[in-house]
Amino acid sequence: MDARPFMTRNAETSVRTRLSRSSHTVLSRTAPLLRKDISMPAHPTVSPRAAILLSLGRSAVPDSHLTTELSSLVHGLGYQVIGEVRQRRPETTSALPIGPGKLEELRELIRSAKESGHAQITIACALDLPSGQQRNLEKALDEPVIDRTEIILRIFEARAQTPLAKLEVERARLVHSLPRIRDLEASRRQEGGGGRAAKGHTNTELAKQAAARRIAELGRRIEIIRREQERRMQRRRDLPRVALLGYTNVGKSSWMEQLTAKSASVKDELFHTLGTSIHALRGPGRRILVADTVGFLEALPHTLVESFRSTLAEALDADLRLHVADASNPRLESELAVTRELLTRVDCPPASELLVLNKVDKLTPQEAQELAERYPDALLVSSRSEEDRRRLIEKIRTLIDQACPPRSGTGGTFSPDETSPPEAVTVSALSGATRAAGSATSTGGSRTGAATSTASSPRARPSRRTATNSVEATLSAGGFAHPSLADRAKWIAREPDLFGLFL
Ligand SMILES: Nc1nc2c(ncn2[C@@H]2O[C@H](COP(=O)(O)OP(=O)(O)OP(=O)(O)O)[C@@H](O)[C@H]2O)c(=O)[nH]1
Ligand SMILES: [Mg+2]
Repeated sequence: MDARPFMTRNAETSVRTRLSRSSHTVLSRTAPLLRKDISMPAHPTVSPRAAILLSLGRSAVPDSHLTTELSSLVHGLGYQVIGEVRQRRPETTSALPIGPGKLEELRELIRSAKESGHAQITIACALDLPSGQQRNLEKALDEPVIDRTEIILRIFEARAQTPLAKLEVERARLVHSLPRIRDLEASRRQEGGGGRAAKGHTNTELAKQAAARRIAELGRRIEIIRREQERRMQRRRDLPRVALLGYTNVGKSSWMEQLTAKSASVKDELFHTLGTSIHALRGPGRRILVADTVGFLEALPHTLVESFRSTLAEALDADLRLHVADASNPRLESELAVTRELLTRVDCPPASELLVLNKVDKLTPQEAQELAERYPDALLVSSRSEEDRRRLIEKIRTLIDQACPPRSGTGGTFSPDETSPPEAVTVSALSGATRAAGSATSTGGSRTGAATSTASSPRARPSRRTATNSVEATLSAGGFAHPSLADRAKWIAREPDLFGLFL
């Protein structure tokens, strides 16, 4: 192994750019470490950005769907995928994750890519690598290597929009980087130097302590914002809520558009939606809120599950979950399982659930028939069909009435001209609120993926109110109880955008 400093100038600049200013401050206190001794992943900063996929099988055969997903994620980061190397059984204990033959194959691909004009090639690994193996592979190839967690973190960093989302991602990034802080003493030994800083601590220990302090500080700041969001969530609690949940890229946002008539960002890419948005269900009748949120992915990094928990908080607290899945995907079964597993990991409370098998327009009539027999309680739909939209809205209203029956005389319905109620709020991406204690009275139903009405008893809620009253309550709770403002509540009820300012 050569003893050159791991982090090149380009890489250091790139790491600094990616870290927020506050993280940068912490790390800049250990500037000499950053320059030389911390093993942070290097990143290409030059164009063209080319990537070679390294597919590692968890068993004898590499998981091809993981490679397909990886390719899509890497593409989403702006890389051009120029090749792939497969290793059937990754080495788990040796210095490198691949054998000498595959290493040579990778070198060959890199050589020819460089001859074709690619200045720097990144190796994108389908699975997570132990930090030692990652570092050794980088040294052996003289090119940066990024693993699955790193790729997903970068997507989240690139797409997180709100301050809270950014804090969540920064925390996940630091937690992921902690074990990657290179052992200073080892590298110093290679270079023939010592590795001790003040008070006998190694510089590695100091860097780890700085990162741990920053993680704790981020945790405190996130908690403060979460509490504020919890208060806001509490104010919306008197309305029945529906959440669109499911694997990424199955059509959740497409359905959000269809169900609420509000435009949602729809794109054929993984993790397109990273936040939670809430709008009212369209059509006359009882006012119901619908939430669209981040999609799930197999083998989601542990460091990001926490972020998911807070992002999903609003959706997890729903009275009815629409578990959306791609009916045309041959991996439907396993994607359903991934979603259920992740819901368990984020402590999702039991609630009514309807399985919505979407993209049925891509199936032949016979395939659709088979699927209907396999999932008798599911609704087979296409977000592109008006008829399916009407069917789904009707089903939602029925299930919501079962889960939380309307109380007489409490103004739960709207006249047709009031079908665009004043709920149009985008909850911060990758953020949300922890579920308010005692907020949901569940009946302990299972999440079977079928249309079950497990939340048979209504949630304990304050009495239902008209939209106008709700606006007044929100203004009041938000500290806007000035009489002249309260008097204008009725008008604001018809001006969703302005109302959004008060949420
Ligand atoms: N053929 C077909 N395509 C659909 C249908 N619904 C959605 N799509 C397409 O599927 C892709 C993903 O749709 P989105 O609504 O963004 O999916 P999502 O679940 O919100 O995705 P993420 O936000 O990335 O998790 C888009 O290209 C949609 O046009 C459908 O019923 N039929
Ligand atoms: Mg979406």
